[in-house]
Amino acid sequence: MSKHGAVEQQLSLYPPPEDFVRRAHVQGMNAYRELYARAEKQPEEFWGEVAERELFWFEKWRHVFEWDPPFAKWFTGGKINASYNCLDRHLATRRRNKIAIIWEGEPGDQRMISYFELHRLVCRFANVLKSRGWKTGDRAIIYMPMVPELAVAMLACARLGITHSVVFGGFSAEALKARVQDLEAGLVITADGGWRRGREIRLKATVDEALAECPTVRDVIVYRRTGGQVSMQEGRDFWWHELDEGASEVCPAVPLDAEHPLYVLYTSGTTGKPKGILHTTGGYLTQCAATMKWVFDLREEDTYWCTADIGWVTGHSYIVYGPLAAGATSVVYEGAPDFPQYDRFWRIVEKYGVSIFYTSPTAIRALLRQGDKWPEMHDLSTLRLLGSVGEPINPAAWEWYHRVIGKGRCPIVDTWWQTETGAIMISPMPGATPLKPGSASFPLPGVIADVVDMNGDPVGPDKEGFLVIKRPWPAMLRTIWRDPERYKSQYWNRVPGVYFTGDAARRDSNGYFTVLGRVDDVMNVSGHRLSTMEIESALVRHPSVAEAAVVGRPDEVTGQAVCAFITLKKGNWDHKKLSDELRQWVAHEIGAFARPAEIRFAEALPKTRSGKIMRRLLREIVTTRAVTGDVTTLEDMAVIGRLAEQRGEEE
Ligand code: 7RM
Repeated sequence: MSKHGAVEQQLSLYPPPEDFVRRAHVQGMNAYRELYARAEKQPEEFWGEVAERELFWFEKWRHVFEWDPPFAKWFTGGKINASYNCLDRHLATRRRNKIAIIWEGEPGDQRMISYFELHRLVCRFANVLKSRGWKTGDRAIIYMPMVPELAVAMLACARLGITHSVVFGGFSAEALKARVQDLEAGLVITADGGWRRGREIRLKATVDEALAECPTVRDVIVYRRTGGQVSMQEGRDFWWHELDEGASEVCPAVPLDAEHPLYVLYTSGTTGKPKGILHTTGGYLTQCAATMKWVFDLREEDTYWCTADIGWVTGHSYIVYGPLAAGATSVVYEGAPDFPQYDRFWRIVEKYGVSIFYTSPTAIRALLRQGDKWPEMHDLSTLRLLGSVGEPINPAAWEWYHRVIGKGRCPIVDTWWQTETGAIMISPMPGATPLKPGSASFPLPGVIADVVDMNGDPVGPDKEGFLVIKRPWPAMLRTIWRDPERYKSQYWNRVPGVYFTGDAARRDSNGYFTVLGRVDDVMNVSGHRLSTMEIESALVRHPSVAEAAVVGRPDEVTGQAVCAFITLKKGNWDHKKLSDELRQWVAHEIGAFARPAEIRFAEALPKTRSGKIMRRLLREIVTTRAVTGDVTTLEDMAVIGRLAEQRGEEE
């Protein structure tokens, strides 16, 4: 960026609107700085107070945290239950009859579920699980559409101490199988299907395919959503509504250790094998609940809507556990943002009077492209706060979001965090932080973040480096499921003594953090984390493929798009046909969202002398369009080859 540009950006900070500040939980930068300093100087007292204030504990902890690097424990000795905190606790208050979930299905069906009613549904289903013999320490895979029963299933598991792993409904049978196997789950909770752009996604059929090789699974419980055809395997498969018939509505929550595993969520790493990120109970819930106030400035009367899928961490922390622990009224929508038209989001905002709206830059860019007429069709005046998550938001999209959706009145919280961090880490506080478009601004209280070089030395203002976290935080991952060595090497051994996020960042002279993107082989497509290795391994499983190299290509809407370079085994291949087939293949092996946008066939892939594929070079080719179109001829390959050699020398 030019010097001039940098100066201009500083000048165009957006201060929080005065009336927003007056009513906010955290009012003004000095209040933020005080909180931050307190948390930095006295972390135990600070987090102890937050945990006490935000949550109900059956028994108080003995230690706020114990740190045996790189393994942390929070609130040790404390007894708590996440389901109790999201439900029972509210029943003794005015929230008893408050709406917990406003649900809208894609076809337009609606449900309004009070805290009382949600508690009833969860207790019944927990009793179903109990009657089938499931108990504390068991593990369940949940593979469901975005219906309230997905949250019910999670909360019923949490109630009994069954560790759940929600698998996003867009994942294929192969991906589902890998997760069931890694978790050694005994129970699968699913549905016949769900609705997406008017079509049925047939989940149960996918489960059947996946379970062919999953000997640990004893029970499959199927919720009826679409009424579509399913086959039920005698003795293994049960209808939710049949088991639920006559189930008792009394089911006490089990007091669990604060460090009891709440859930495992699989996320892409730099290898072909996804990592099972383990989150526990007390610390996780503490930070989820705290950020509902600090970041979303949640008030009793808000209507809050996070558009993420519950299958991703954003849905876990900011649709289920955070909002419910904080007693929010939360909108849950089943389907696609562009169905039946591009105004679906704005229609929902108007219909339910949404006041806090949290979505992804991809969604914002996709809707921005359709023009202002769609939001202009609706009354968006109930909105008071906007949020963004999942990837860097480019200033142009930020400005549109601010002007066209927020009408210039609503602060935007650009929230940086990860599956691994469990809760929001770097974000504006909307009643305090002057906003800088494209920047997630400052670390939240208790988060000690820095931008460093490979040795862990701070790089200084405006310099690019690695984003690291220097102290354990309550919602941090505890380990990678059954792979503590990978946990150590992935996160704690890269830069000495600190947590390595895998992101590059820059901090300006005022301390604003701008997160630039991944430094490893992880891509971010539509806010979904994908591993280049995972897609490559899928491609080379296809009989025609000799080698594959996958890189992210910048994309105006999805942030990055999957671009695959392929060398083929000997044979007479029809490139056009094969390219369609390979894209379909990846959809089958991983899920439709991982389908390559582009496939290029090559004679050879550029490699270093030690034989490593130079993805960096391929990335350059797809980014700067040094080579365009199909790289199928020897001539084109010579270009890449020469480039590759030059770079190879440099390395
Ligand atoms: C919550 C979530 C994590 C990765 C992370 C970043 C990127 C997320 C932002 C962002 C820039 C942001 N979990 N990322 N939020 N980059 N600004 N506000 O997305 O595990 O799926 O992805 O997403 O690269 O490391 S995730």
